[in-house]
Amino acid sequence: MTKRYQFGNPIETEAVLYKPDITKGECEWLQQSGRGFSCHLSRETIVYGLGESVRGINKRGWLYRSFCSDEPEHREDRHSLYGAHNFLLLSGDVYRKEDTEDALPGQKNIGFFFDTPGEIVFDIGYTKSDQMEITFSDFDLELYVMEGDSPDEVVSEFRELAGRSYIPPKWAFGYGQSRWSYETSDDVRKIAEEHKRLKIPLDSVYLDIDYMERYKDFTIDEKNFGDFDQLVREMKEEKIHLVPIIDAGVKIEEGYDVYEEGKEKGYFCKDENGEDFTVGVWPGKCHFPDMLNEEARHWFGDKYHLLTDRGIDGFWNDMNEPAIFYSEKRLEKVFSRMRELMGENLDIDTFFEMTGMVAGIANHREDYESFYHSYPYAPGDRKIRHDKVHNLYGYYMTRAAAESLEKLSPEKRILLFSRASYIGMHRYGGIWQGDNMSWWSHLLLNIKMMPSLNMCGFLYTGADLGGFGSDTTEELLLRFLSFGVFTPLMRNHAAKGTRRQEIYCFENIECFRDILKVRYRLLPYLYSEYMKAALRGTMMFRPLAFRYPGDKIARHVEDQLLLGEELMIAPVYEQNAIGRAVYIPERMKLFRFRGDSIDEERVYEKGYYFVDMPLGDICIFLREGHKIPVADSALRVENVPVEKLEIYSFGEKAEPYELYADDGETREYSLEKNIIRI
Ligand code: MIG
Repeated sequence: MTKRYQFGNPIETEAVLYKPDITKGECEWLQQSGRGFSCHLSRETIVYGLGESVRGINKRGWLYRSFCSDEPEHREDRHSLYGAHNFLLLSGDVYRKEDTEDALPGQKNIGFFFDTPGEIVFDIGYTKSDQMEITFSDFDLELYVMEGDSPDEVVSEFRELAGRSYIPPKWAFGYGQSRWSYETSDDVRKIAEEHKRLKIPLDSVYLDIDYMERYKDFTIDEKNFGDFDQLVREMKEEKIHLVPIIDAGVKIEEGYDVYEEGKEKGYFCKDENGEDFTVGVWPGKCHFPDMLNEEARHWFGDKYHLLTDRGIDGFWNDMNEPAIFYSEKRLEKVFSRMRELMGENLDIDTFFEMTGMVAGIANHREDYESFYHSYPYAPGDRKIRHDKVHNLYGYYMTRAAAESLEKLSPEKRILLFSRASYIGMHRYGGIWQGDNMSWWSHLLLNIKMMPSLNMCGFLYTGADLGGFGSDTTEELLLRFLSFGVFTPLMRNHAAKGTRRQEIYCFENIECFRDILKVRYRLLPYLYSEYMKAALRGTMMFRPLAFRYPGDKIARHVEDQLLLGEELMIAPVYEQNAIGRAVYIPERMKLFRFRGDSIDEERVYEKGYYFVDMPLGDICIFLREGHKIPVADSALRVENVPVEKLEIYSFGEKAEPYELYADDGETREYSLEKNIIRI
């Protein structure tokens, strides 16, 4: 049963689909104090949630700020990343307000969704280890409280409220190659050719900002991509999908139709004086389309047809926190102070003032406080200052695209994912996990993010495999991909200027090929698990604690995940590792995949073991009494021979497996029609 409370004058976000009647009075679990809430955390209570954030699956011990941020350094000292996912799940001895330390309330699972478009600070045992403090810039919110017998039950309740997760076309479960700096159509051809030559599977190639003419949305660079239509056709023949990026900022340029139209119709965000608000992003000076204004939103969304008309069937939306390189106001301030400092003998204070000032130009808080939206749910005249609704921008940009794409292509699904997000956006698109680095610690971070994101409804997700920033290594990429075998979005992506990280740039091609083969062999399973999670409102990836709540060790394992009802995975995330310690929470059988082969290895009883995991081996642990389907590998998703599946099981009486098989393309999803029990 979900309870809904209101505080202050909440601004509608459209995060949830259905709203239970308001419960009057106070919430029994949270102490209201000033502009926020607090609650006592007993030593054993685990706090899950917050989707895309730094640190562990258990969020205790840090302070998180829900404010969508263009944060290219996902270091553990950061407080925000790109998404704002204000869902928490407390599991353990959760106290009612009036409970005391010596009257243990007993095992509880309580979910909270704090629905407000502005900033929230979650101090989860950071200031005081046994205390959670949640503070709001504006104490105007809807609070949803869910109680369940298990964490899974709480999640399902929440997901029912929040609505069905986005479903991509099946081809989007294939391997994708991306890099910021594919600068010509021949660069793209080369990717396809090399993968073909080396027999490495590939379903998509991503186009970063380089394909546009001077970084203008919905344009194509005539010089370097003059044969765009031809390129799309050639790729289609190879069954490769091109997936272009779309940015939030619209370049200010006379004669550029998107700019001209937006200006004329008043569709851009405004400054204090009602003028179109100007910021610097990729193309230089830009305006932000007012994604919160329905008319502007539909206008922007309808522009995607310029690319779908040319055969494109997938997009990624970037910079929609929205990211701001600079505003003119900020630049002026900085430049004028710089001029003052120019002749000075800089000491420790002035030197750091200077470098800090420059480093702080981008994404400055004052800039977020100096522009306005026209939002139908804003009180009064619809006009609302950006920072008050900041966390909705990426959501509404992606919704703009999704709504228009559904009109343009009512039959066929289109791939769509975003960088910034708010809960609610999970119905319209997926997300990628932003600008990670080619660091081992980020591989672990990305593993830990999966269940947290799934709770919040984000199922179509994955990290930049190999790492986006800084130079990758062959070994790191191999391990990243070995984990990526399981994530719905499996994309190798890297920043301009970093070491090339397309598979063919490395020595050990065989090993890479082996890993990708396993992805395609597991596709019937992965796709089924995805579809069931989306259609039933469950999680594809779960922490071990969800299934083994009474097992003290399992409760605290954060580097292994459950996948569906059947599997446990334990990815390697350390350099030079030959394997790793794995906690087996119940009898399980190890299946070792290597390219086209599968070794059914030993059965493990509950306990800790060291399991060998040489590069290129993919290990999965199957629970007793379960089975999974495995296909032959293929070079494209559509060529995976789904009619001829092998079944691998563990135990005499394995439960039937629910295989979900549809055409992977149309928008008619039905569990009844498409599930086959095998
Ligand atoms: O500030 O388009 O996260 O994936 O390659 C960088 C260039 C802008 C950030 C995205 C990244 C993309 C890059 N973009």
